[in-house]
Amino acid sequence: MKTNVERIQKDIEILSQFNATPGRGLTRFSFTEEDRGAREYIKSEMKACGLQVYEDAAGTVIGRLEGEVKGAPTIIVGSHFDSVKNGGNFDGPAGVVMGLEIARSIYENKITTKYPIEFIAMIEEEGGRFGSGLFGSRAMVGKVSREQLDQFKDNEGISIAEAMEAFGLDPNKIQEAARRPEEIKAFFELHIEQGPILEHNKKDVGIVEYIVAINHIEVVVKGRPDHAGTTPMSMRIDALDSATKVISKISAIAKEAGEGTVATVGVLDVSPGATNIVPGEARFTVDIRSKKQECIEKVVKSIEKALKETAKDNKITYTITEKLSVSPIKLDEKIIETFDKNVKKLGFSKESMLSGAGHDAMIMAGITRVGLVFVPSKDGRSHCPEEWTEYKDLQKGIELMYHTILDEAVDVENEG
Ligand code: HGY
Ligand code: MN
Ligand code: MN
Repeated sequence: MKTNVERIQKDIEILSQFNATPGRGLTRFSFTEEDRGAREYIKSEMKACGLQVYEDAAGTVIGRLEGEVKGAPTIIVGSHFDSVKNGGNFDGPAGVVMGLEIARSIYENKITTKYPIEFIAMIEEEGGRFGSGLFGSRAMVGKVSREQLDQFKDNEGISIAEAMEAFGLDPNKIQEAARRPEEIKAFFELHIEQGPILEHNKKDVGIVEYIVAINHIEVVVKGRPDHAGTTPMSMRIDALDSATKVISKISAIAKEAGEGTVATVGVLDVSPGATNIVPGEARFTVDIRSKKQECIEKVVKSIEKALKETAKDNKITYTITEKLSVSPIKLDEKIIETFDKNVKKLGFSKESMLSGAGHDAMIMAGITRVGLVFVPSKDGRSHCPEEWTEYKDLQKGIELMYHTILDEAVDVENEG
């Protein structure tokens, strides 16, 4: 039942061509022509191995293989196919290709399963275009409202709803993407580690036991735009000067929270944004992650305190908006046991891991049993053009998934 490393490589290479920034890493935002090209390739590969192909109301691509037991809950397998800006070829697609290769292997080996399996390619996991991460999985668990589709906009001011309509989707039907817990037996995702542990410890695969909590906040500091030459320093209300006073405290705030808490200011926009104008407004985002929810709350409180102090001394005003909040997740123990059994059967080495990266798996864990496997990232790099995974390493992860998903799809142990 060997999967095919040449096909795996071909999938990744073809998908990487649907890219808005060739030569500067991979940029594939949702509901764009790059999305369209990648989606059509995925759909054609799904059809070629006998799957019933459709898109849910959020735009996630689904290829369904019926099982012998009619009406049985389905196993869902896959990951996302959107990317960050100037990212790499493997973050997301590694898990989508895992699904394609397993679907082909089941088809070629004429395997029938007790339970249906849905192979998926999710959209807007990164939130790269609209700032609304984990969108495809949140829609699948019913957590995306019609209002949010108007609230979240891209850099051109186009809302998700407008982009969906332009793409041929009806935003008013978004709730139809929601699945009921009883419809799903388990969710399996394969992902690149995006860190250095597997490579450093020379392990074939990572079996994820926990995923950290994630919180995204957006801070807008408002000052007053003035002439950079004639406005005395004592009269200025410089939004950027105040924002940087707060930003410079954030790494110490994260360290102080402990438990491996991390915080990142990834976006800083200044307006009006001219050399000779005192900044009137500074907008920045903070990505905060921790094993413990209370550590995230501590970081947010400390950022608010720093903003309050700066506002008092510098006459600025500010707003804080929460854009994403996901609790820490423990993965399914029985699936971890099955992974361990198959790691031994396949003669692989494994590392039990905590995921510092967020994944659709953490959202799906809200309604079903979830298994998540990592494969090594070269030099631990990701979210950059240097992101790389050896195809033979990716194939090992796919082999492990193949055996485990078949156990689940024919398994009577996890019945009901
Ligand atoms: O941000 C993350 O952790 C993931 O790559 N979306
Ligand atoms: Mn990512
Ligand atoms: Mn990802």
